[in-house]
Order: sequence, then C-alpha cells, then structure tokens
Amino acid sequence: MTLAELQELHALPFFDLLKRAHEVHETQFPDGKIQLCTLLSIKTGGCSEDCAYCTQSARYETDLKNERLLSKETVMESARAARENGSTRFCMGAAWRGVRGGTERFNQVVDIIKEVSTLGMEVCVTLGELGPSEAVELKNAGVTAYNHNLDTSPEHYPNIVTSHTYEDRLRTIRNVQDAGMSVCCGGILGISETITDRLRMLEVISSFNPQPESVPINSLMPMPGTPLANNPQVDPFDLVRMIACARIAVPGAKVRLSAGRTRLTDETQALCFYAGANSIFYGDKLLTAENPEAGKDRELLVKLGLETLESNPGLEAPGANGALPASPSRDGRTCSSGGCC
Ligand code: SAM
Ligand code: DTB
Ligand code: SF4
Repeated sequence: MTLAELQELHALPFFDLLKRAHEVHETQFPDGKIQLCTLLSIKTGGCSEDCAYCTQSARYETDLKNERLLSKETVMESARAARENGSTRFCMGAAWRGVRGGTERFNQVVDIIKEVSTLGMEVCVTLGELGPSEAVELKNAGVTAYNHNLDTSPEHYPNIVTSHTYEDRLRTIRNVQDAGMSVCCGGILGISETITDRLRMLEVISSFNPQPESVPINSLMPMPGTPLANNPQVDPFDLVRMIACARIAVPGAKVRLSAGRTRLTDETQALCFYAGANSIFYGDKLLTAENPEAGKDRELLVKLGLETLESNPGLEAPGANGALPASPSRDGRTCSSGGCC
C-alpha cells in the first residue's frame, strides 16, 4: 500500500477503520485464533549497536546484567516448558550486531536450533545481521522465521540508530527471503516518531515481495539509562489504529501485539484483537522486559472467548520454493514497489 492510501485509512473515523480491519481479519483468519509465542533471550546485553530504545546496547548505563550464550540444555528446558504451556512458536533472541558463519558462536546457535526444531513448534530467531550463507545455514538447521524489524520509517531510523543503516536491515531481510525462511518484520511505537513515520514503515513492509509472514507491533517499554527512557506512553487509540492499518496493509500476516502489554488495559488489548492482532508473546518475560503473567493472559483470552492456535511446525515461508518468485525492487528483491525506500 502507498503512503497516501495508508494515510487515508489512518484518518478514517476510529470505528470505520476498525470495521474495515476486522472484515479483512475475518476473511484471512476465519477461525479467529490467537497464536501464543514464547521469547527467550539466549544471549543478553553487551550489544555493540546503539539502538536508542534498547537496554541491551553496551553504549548505555542500564541495570541489565549481561549474560553469555545459554547452553543448549538451558534453552531446551525453556523450549519444552513453552510447548507445554501452549506456545506454538519459540523465538530466540541474541544481542548481537550480527552473526558470521564458521565462528564458534554461530555453530553453537545452529546446534541449539537443530535441537529446538525437533519439538514441533515454529522456530523463530533474531540474531541481527545475516549474510546469504548464514541465512541458508539457519534455514537448514530448522529456523522457520527470522525476526528483523525495520522499527520505523527510513527517514526517522538515523535518529534512533546510527551504528547500522536501514539499507543494512533491508539487505538482511532479502537474504532471509532468498534462503526460504519466513520474514518477521515490524516496528516499535513511542520512539519519538510521527504518524507519518509509522505509516511509511508500513508502506515499506507491505511492499515486500512476498509480504512478511509476521508483523510485530511493539510499544516502547522505556528502559532507564537509554536515551528514550523518558518518552511518553503511546496513546492506546493510536496503537489500535496502527494494528488496524497493519492488518489491512499486510492481510495474510500474523500481526503480533508485542512489547508493551503490561501498560495496556484489558479493554485496549481487546480492541487490538478486534482490529486484527492475532498473536501475543506469552510468559512473564519478553527478552529482558516484563510481560503480563501467563495466568492473566489466559484469563483475558477466556473472558473474550478467544481460542489459541494449534501447532504448525511445517510453516512454509510465503513464496518459498519458487511459488511466488521474488521480484526486483530498486536494488533487489525485498520490495515490489519501486522507490518506497
Ligand atoms: N538484536 C536483534 C535485532 O536488532 O534485530 C534482535 C533483538 S531486538 C530486542 C528486537 C526488537 O525488539 C527491536 O527491533 C524492537 O522492535 C523491540 N524492542 C527492543 N527494545 C524494546 C523496548 N525497550 N521496548 C519495546 N520494544 C523493544
Ligand atoms: C519483536 O518485535 N518483539 C520481541 C521479538 N520481536 C524479539 C522482542 C521485544 C523485546 C522487548 C524489550 C526487551 O525485552 O528487552
Ligand atoms: Fe543490539 Fe538488537 Fe538491542 Fe539494537 S535492538 S542494541 S541490535 S540487541
């Protein structure tokens, strides 16, 4: 969708936008189920990058305790517990700028992924920048989806991150697509962006070919010591509008109501589900930040009469195996519409 189309949508009266988004949601996901995902930080803190929202950056003085790469046994314990609790997707995050094939740490992560992938959940990882061969190796190890967010518009990105570029992010996403993994790509609200920045991000993401399988929408959890520690909370209606626009712009994707739920009321979350959110991170911790207790989430889903999704470990990347050939954008394959980024 173009920026102009997204702006028109976003400017609709709240209930008109909600109705449009809910219609798309019902068509695309007639069973209305919610996917539960569990996150685990497999390597915490000490990251070389300077993302202004992130407590894991080594550039800021935060309360976070750095941790080395977890052992395979520790990760497996957490993955088994996630499966037993009803999660159908297990997402592992590492605070690295990126990974390089042939290094000890990459081989260790590949080994962990191989084992986790035997459990029958979708396996998502987010390890930073990837080259083409690393992407293929991760796919072969059993990764079903790779998370790499664009976070905001190309215009606002340099105000938030200076240690890598938007183009770097797009290159990694292209490598993920080429390797046949699903792309999980979304953003974060509340990082001093304008509404136009949010919609520009959706313009870029919706132009990927194929469109991403997953679009996480995070709301800033302000982290003491980071440059954005004092940013105000996102207006809940603006969050709902963004979820609705994501649902319409990327109709086939799981739209994940991600970080920031501890500061949302049940009613706001209910509106997000109605607007098209169909996944949450489940369990009382995200990577380093707090998340609602699992019991509280269960209660909410029961109150709303929302069922949860069964496992789909065979998740295929949209367009993988040549079903939808990647078509070139300005410089490659990430986007299908020229000039958006
Ligand atoms: N290092 C990897 C990378 O940069 O892609 C992955 C980890 S990073 C924690 C994944 C995403 O979490 C970020 O792109 C951002 O959208 C979200 N995130 C990080 N810190 C956050 C915070 N304080 N509040 C909300 N979302 C946050
Ligand atoms: C995403 O977009 N959100 C998740 C997942 N992808 C990896 C991470 C949220 C992290 C929130 C901050 C923290 O826990 O440190
Ligand atoms: Fe590092 Fe990722 Fe945090 Fe940026 S968002 S500082 S790359 S862990």
